[in-house]
Amino acid sequence: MTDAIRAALRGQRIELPSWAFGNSGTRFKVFAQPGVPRTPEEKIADAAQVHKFTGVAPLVSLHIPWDKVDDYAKLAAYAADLGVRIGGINANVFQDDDYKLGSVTNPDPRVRRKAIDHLLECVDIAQATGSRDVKLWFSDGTNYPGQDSIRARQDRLAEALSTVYDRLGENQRILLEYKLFEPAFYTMDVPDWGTAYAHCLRLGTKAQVVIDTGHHAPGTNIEFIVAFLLREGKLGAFDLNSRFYADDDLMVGAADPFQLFRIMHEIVSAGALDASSGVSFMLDQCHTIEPKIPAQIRSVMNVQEATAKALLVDHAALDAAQRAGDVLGANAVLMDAYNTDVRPLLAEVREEMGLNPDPVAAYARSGYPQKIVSERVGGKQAGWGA
Ligand code: RM4
Ligand code: MN
Repeated sequence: MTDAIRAALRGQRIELPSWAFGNSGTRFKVFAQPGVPRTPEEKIADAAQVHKFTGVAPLVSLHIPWDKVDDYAKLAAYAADLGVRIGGINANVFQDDDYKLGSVTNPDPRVRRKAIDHLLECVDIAQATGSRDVKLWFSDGTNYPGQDSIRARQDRLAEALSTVYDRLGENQRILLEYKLFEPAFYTMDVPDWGTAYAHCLRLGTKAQVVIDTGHHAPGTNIEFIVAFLLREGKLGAFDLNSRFYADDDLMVGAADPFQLFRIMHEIVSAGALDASSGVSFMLDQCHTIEPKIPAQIRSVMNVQEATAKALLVDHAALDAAQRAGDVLGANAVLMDAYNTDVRPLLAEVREEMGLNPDPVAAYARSGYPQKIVSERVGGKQAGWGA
């Protein structure tokens, strides 16, 4: 039993966002931090540190154009040299003046064409980096009732998605992400999982839904969405982070570790933890006031803790209690697992992997934090360009 749990924890894979290593902030202020990467290569180098100390984060997601380079195959080779791989390619059709009224759903066909061309470019980049996933998030929507036709925008979205779908290679897929509100405040064109699911269903098997945990209304039962999409074979990936209010992009598991456990329980119950399930566990976070590399390490550890607790659920006991209609007994099985301190187990698993049992402390002692501050002088620090 514990051997299987340990093996599952050793085999877990978490994907890191390149943008987490750059400067970020709110719409009020972006705070620069010393030692922040200036190039995609430096972001990948920082991500490789997170993998070095956790052993379970070998993939780095890119964001185009933030991570634009001339030679993507070379960038992939650079990542491989550092022991990591390029993960999903995230499109960006939200930071151009042309997109004020939307990108792929813009009423102007010229702007729609421009946005679609960028999405196709992302498919090509994914082919060059050997990435399976092309991740699409649209800031498209409207701010005022009557501003545009809700239905026509859905038609334009469907058309754009099918153009991108047709460009996908054999082993590639579109990951479609939804968000309740922001930057559009009246309607978003992909506001929820139902909309994303319906579009993905029409597109075909190579289109799946992304659940960004921060993109829901307060009180939304995210684990229900997880269970439903898994059952339909339509859960492609997570963008993990946590929220107190809106799209806070705080460290996953910081605001509500119990919710993260409930999500991971659905994953484990459905046998979807293993990479072969096709579900990607990405982080989508911004570290605006905390140091970035340790924050990513902490985030990975938070996911590991929730996963270990989910793996500890006694499924035979849970099943028996559920069949017997034992409400309190079934709930107690889950709570027993959740209330277990799994930190000693994870420390042991790390030692089995040849890692330091305390990744945060090991990173702090490694000399890397001082090295990047002294070496990364001059140049332009990476940021999200807002
Ligand atoms: C969006 C969305 C995307 C992310 C950008 C930076 O809100 O969550 O996944 O790539 O932010
Ligand atoms: Mn996201």
